[in-house]
Amino acid sequence: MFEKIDGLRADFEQKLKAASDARELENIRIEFLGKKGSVTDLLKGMKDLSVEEKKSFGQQVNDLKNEIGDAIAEKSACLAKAQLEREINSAPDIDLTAPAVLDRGSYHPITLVQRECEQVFRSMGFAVEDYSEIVTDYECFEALNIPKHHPARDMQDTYYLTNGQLLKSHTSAAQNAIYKKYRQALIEEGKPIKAVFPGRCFRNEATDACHENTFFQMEGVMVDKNINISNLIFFMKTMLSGVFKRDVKVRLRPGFFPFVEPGFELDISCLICGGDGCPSCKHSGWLELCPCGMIHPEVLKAGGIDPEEYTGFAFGLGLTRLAMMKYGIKDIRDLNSGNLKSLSQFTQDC
Ligand code: FA5
Repeated sequence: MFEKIDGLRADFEQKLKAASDARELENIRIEFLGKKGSVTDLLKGMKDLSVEEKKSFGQQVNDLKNEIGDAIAEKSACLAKAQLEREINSAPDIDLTAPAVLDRGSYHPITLVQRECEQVFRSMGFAVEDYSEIVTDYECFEALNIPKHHPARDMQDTYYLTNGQLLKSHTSAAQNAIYKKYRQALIEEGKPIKAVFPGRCFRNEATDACHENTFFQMEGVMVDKNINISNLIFFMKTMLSGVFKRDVKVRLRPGFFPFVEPGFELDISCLICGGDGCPSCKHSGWLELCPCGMIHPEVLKAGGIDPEEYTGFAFGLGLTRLAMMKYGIKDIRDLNSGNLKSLSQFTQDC
């Protein structure tokens, strides 16, 4: 029995010496120390030994087990070191002083059209404002002449926070704050309010080729004495020719929004199908792009502006749809997809 221990040790030492990689080493470990391995087998013969012999034999088997475990760990470290050295020696030379080749990314198509619109409006004296994505019910609805239980709220169901605030369903939610910010300069210094405010909007929406639950709009307002519909039409036309840099067919039709009176829908002839009808324009040949109208007196009042003295126009440009039309993107969902392969076709480097 005892000579078996020495035999096993000699066998192990020979195999360990011959092992040249981690896989071979693992096979040796299983052969000797595995559940059905040779060392465990040794213990099976113990039942025929005396109590004294059992004690000594058990001790020696245990020592052998530890020896084998230590030897395997040591050899494993040696093999790993040798492997690393081999990899280092065979690696191609690296020039650490060479300039890094960086994948710099590119601007999203929506960012590009947003910037173009901002530039067009800046050139016409409009300020560009930023506003929170989380707003109050007052800002999003009440201040816009949409009281609680008004049916217009159904069109703009959105995501509510537990504290009663909500993710803004349209950029019009910033109107009240903009009027309050600029009314003093309007009243005391006679400076017209001229501002655009782009932003992300959210709606509880069933998505399709031209509807997303998260999309971008750019709101614009102008308030002064004697502002009328022809001013509104002028600015809309200038913006569209600035963005498309060519003539595009638009149509203006009546539209209802509680915060404008009169209200209009400005549609653009679908540039995907040339007006023949396709899924991107819900087969109508037209795409609703920029509702607009003369600001409702109640909305001006809520912003601290006297509607007897001042009038103004407001518009809510669908920036995401504008990007679709400008770049010929057939499905709005591609824009939020994060698919760099398709998005990078339309973008330019940062
Ligand atoms: C509004 O949001 C009004 N606040 C716009 C407005 C502002 C009217 C000022 C009058 C005065 P509407 O829900 O129609 O209106 O949205 C405006 C534009 O945003 C649409 O014409 C469209 O281009 C875009 N839009 C609306 N819903 C979605 C959607 N789910 N996905 C993508 N674009 C959308």
